[in-house]
Order: sequence, then C-alpha cells, then structure tokens
Amino acid sequence: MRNDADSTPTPPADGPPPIRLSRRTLLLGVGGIVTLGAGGYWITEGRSVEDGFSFDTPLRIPPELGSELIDGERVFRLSAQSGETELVPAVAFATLGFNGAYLAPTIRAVRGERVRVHVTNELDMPTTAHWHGMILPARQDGTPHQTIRPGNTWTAAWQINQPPATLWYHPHPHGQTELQISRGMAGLFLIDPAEPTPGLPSNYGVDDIPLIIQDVTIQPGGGKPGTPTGSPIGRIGNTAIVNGTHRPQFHASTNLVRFRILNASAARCYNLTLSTGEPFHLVATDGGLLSAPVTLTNLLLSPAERAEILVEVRQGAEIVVRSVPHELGMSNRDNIVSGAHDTVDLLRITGAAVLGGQRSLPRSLPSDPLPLPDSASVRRNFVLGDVTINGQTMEMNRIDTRVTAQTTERWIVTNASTRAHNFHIHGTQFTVHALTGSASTVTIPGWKDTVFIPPKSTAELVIPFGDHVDPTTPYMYHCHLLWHEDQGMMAQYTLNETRGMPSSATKEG
Ligand SMILES: [Cu+2]
Repeated sequence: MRNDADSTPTPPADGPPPIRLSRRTLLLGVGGIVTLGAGGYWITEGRSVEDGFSFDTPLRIPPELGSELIDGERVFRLSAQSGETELVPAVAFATLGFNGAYLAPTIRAVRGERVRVHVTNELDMPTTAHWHGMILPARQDGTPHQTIRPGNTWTAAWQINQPPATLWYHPHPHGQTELQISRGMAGLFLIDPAEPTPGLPSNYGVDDIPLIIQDVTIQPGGGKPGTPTGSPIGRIGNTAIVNGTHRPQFHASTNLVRFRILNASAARCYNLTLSTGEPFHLVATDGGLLSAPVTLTNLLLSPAERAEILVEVRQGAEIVVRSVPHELGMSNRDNIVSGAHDTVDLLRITGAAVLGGQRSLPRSLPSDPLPLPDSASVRRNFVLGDVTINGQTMEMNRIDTRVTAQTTERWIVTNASTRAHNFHIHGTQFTVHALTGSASTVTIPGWKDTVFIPPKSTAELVIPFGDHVDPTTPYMYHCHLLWHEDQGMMAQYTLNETRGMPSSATKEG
C-alpha cells in the first residue's frame, strides 16, 4: 500500500491517472483504503448497513435543468465539463459531467413538445450527447456520427413523440464511451405526461426520486472508475455511489415513494431487493409505464437499463435498497470477478414519524399498447460473440442493416459467447417477446431499449421502427457493457423508405 502522499502515484496503464492528494486527505481516506481486498473487485467499502457502516449522508438529487421557450421549442443548454469530485469523503476522483464536474442535471419535457438542446464541449477530448431510449431522427441521436470536438457546440432538435418514460443521456464517442460515462457523464431525461399520472408519486425530490447508480474504485492515491478485475464484462468498482452520494440516506415523508433507477455503471449489474424482505412494485421499464404494477422481490438491472419502482414506507421504517448475489450465466469464476456474488447496499430509506399522504398502489397505469409479435413482417438473426455482432466489429462506414421505416421486425439475438452481454437498439423501443436458454429471467411485458442476454441464451425482440427516414445516417445497436462497446461490439442500421438490400433479412412465415 502506498503511503507517501506527497509523491504522485504512477498512472496505471489500465485507466485514468489517480489524483494527487494532500497528506491530510489521504490519511482521512485511509479507512476506506485499508479495507480493500487484494483483487479489489468485490465491494469492501461501506458494503452493508448490517456490517456497521452508517448510511446517513442525505441523498443528493440531480437538479432539474432550466429551459426557455423560444418559438414554440423548449430550449436547453448543456456543457460537458471536467473536474475533481469527492465522491467518497476525503477521496477525490477525476470526474466528468454535464453542467458540473460529475453527473448531469435532469432534463424534463412533456410528450408532444418540441425540444432543442445545445451541447457545448468544454473537455479536452471529443464527446457526443446521445439521448438513450429516444425515438428521434438519426442525425439528432448523438452517436459517433455527431461528434462534438473540444470547444464546439452541437445542437439537437426533435419533437417528443413517445410515451412518458425515464430515459437518460450520455456520451457515445467511438472507443471512449466507457471512460466518459464511468467518470460521471450521465443524466436523466424524463418524458412527462401532460397531466400527472393518477396514483403515481410525481413530486420530484420528495416522493419521485431518481437513483443514478455508479460503481467506483477507491485505491491508494485517490479514486477512479471501475477497475479491471479479470472480469469478461468490464471494469468493476469496489464502491457504490448513488447520485454522487456515498452511503446515502433518503428520508421518506410519504407512505409511497417512486424511485426511477438508472444503472449508469460500466459493467456491474445490480440485483435489487429490499432488506426487509418485502416486495416492491415495478411500474415502468426502460421506455414507459407498464399497464399495471408488477410486484417483485428482486430485479436485475444491467448497465443502461432503467426501472421505476414504488416502495411502501411505514412510519419510522428502516429499509435498505440492496443488491444481492445473482447469476449472470457465466462460469463461477467469471461471475465472481464480475461482482455477481457481491452484496451491495445502495440506499437507506428511513420513514418519517408522521408520514404525509396515504396513497395506495395504483391498480392500473396508462400505457401505450405494445406491438403484437405477429405484426412483425421481417425476421433477422443476430449472434453475439465475445466482442462481435454476427462475427464483425463496428465499422463507421458500413451499414449493417437496412430497415424499412414504420415496420415491425422480430430480431432473434443469441449470445453464443461465454460472456454476459446486453443489447441496446437506438431510435426505438421494443418488447422482449421471449428470453430462452440458460436465462431463468421472467420477461415482463413492457417497453425496453436494452435487454440483458446471458451466455447460451436467446432474446426475441419485437421492434416497431419509427418514421424518421434517413438512408445515409445510421442508428447504432450494440452491447451496453461499455468495455465491449468500446472494443467495437456495435453495428449500424438505417431507416429506409422502401426495402433496400437487407443483409440478413428473410421474410417470415
Ligand atoms: Cu457485451
């Protein structure tokens, strides 16, 4: 263990250089450092309330981004920035964010609104701003085809035309996405209904609470994003951070709280449970509300997936939102080094002595109808390798798939590798018709844009494609485990007016 605080640690080859800390800072941070395990991939820092760690730092809430109404458009301004952030008390991290040094403000717009977002790059490296889960023209999507060079401003504009949902935004620069997201460039983009949904808590920061989860590594000399652990799915951190808060506490003032949870980690999956053993209620998946709450006792969230859940809180309650050991479908060793055996406490919820409001669970929710599997006119097969899709890695100038706009397709995505993957498609929301193979996951009918696919498993996706025809500007589909994505586990599709020359499409039936 390094204890010479006045020497700058040698930058590890595997990641950004640690920040030089003062002796006082390092000494204060020592409690976290000495508890590190040799491998560093399992959670050892503040892992559990039951191990005597106190979770009493008030949960930070990302601010809502202000906007101007100009010529009928809601106009937002973002700026990619860098800085140092004490994500863990007395441990500084080199961080990135939008409109701040870490994370990003919450953007909100109402379904049907036209929005315009100006994004300025104040970093010393290229970046992009991708609107994850948004159905919009490919030119507005913020992919590597819309790179923002240092000092430049890029503007995206579109009309919100999809159900209310918890979406998010993050950079998508080719080969640099893991670095930029895991250092903190992640914010929520909420699509609001015109009127609050009856029965759903919607008082932001009071009973409607965002939870952006990242994992970071505390190490001698400072902090950094997740660490290479030998995991076949990417870098795993030893410390969970929620909304930039270490060991957070949320004090509930109402009996029913809605949490909008985003896994913004590079690779770590979270198997969410409540420490009380009581169930919670899933009300929305990636792309919008379910037709009715689904009662669960655990929920696996892989990177980039979102879930909105309702948690019932009693007077004086003590509840810990906890990730518990789970199965990623890989070898035992690979599961362990990927954090699947970890217990990770994420948030302590305390109930007020007197709770305001006596809300009961909604019985049904206003949701848009899901596509019927039989409505798919085209079927395509995709095979996931270690870092390939159909045997290839990403090529910026290659269009892999040509889709006819306003048609529904069925994509059969098979993970033929020994690694876990997930699969994200830009510019649409789909449903998971089936997940078969080694996966024991129950599929919940709801809008998704990212689906976890363990080894030796196949996901059948039903995808209604949009109407933003552009035969030359592609959307991406890719693994959202960021190390895989950066290695080129990504491909491109375009939306076309008439059927082109589909590379792997065959008429179904
Ligand atoms: Cu992957």
